[in-house]
Amino acid sequence: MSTITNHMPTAELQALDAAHHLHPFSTNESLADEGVRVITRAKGVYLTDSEGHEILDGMAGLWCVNIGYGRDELADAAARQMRELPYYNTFFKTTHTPAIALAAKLAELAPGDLNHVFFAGSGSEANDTNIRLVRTYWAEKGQPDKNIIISRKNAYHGSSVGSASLGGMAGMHAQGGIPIPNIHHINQPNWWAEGGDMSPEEFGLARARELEEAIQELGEDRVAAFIAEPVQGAGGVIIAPDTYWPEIQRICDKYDILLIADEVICGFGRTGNWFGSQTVGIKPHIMTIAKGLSSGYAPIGGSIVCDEVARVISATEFNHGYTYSGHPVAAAVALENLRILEEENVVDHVRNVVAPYMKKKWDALVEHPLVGEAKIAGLMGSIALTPEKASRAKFASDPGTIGYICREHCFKNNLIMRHVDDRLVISPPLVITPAEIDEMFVRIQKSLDDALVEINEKGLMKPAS
Ligand code: PXG
Repeated sequence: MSTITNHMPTAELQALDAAHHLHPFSTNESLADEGVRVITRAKGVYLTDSEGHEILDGMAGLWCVNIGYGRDELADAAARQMRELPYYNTFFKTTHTPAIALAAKLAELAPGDLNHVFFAGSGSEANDTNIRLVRTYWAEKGQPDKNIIISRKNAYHGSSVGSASLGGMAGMHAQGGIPIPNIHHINQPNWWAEGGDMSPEEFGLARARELEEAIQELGEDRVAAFIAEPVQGAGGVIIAPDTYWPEIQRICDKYDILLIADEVICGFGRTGNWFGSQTVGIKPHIMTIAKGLSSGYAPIGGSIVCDEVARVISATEFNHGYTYSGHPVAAAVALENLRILEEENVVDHVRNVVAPYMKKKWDALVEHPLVGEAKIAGLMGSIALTPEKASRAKFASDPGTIGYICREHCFKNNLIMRHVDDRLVISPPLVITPAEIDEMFVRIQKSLDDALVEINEKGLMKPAS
């Protein structure tokens, strides 16, 4: 008998879920009271829930279903690989064809001399790999004390002990004894919230120069690497001012600091290029990948490493690896996903068709009374909600109150959009069509209008003093 219970009534599924399933990033007690939404199937950009609602997935799952749902080719690739070789490891002098082919394909797609791949099962695992990789790199070069990694507040790099330490999420650091030692966080380039009276350009430079100040303070011989998302995703789709990244690159070059681009969200077309590093014009030594690598159809991640880092690391035994490093089924699914992205010109579709189409509509959202700033890079966008545009004011209510109200109205209008405090973010599947974008904006507009009514009724349209 199948153990998949899609056929059960929603209330029974919710009760079982509440009894036995602990959800990530959730207050499980209140979730149990409210009842979770049960997703049963999906096709293209639409999800279907157990009540038969058709929901437009403006988040591509969790920023990952780049090619959209329901592609049989990936299911077939998985089934073929499971029959031929469902599992073997890549430890102990062994390899297999899916891992070889995927590593070679990634070396071809990745810019510059990023030619070597260390596989992991997720973005968190890959960033844990990166911590050990860069520290081992400098130790092998005779500089074991060059082991501090600089990251940014409000960055998201994963949920394991290492990757959450790299991340700059205050709520995560408040639980479970992290960050681990020798991780240092500088401020993020979020002009809307933190730019004060500076112009975006001045602010971008100032925030980049915090990296230089941190290196000078900690010591050039102590700092191993700087890690950052080309566009911060989970932090609220923060797009740095144009002056930021060239300055970051200059500083990393000047002080011999390895640059790690966390491409877990930005990679594989999201920003209109294969990698976000290309969009913001940086040359990383290491890129973290996951999510869009398999369009979320199978769990797989990894670190793509440049020639020099690979050369140094390869001279020693790197005591690190996961049972599922290069998992053959996940690798076969990822390869099929990359074939589709390439052959169907999905990255061009983003850059030349849907990103410009969406940008026009997204930018126009600033006309809405609730919206202060609307920013978008490729197909990842954010709006900052505000009660007073001119002063870029925050709301008087607790952070996230207004964002949550908006998010709930999106749900009611069968649209998935996420809120990060009082920002709303969007990241639809890359294969979305202009007609589907039109439909999405009908739902966005209605959700913002409905939310505004509720916010006004509750007297919440008030700036913080
Ligand atoms: N780096 C980045 C930039 C990410 O966005 C990870 C690493 C970790 O990947 P894994 O595969 O271990 O989850 C991520 C993941 C959200 C949200 O609420 C975002 C992520 C994960 C969970 C929730 O936006 N990004």
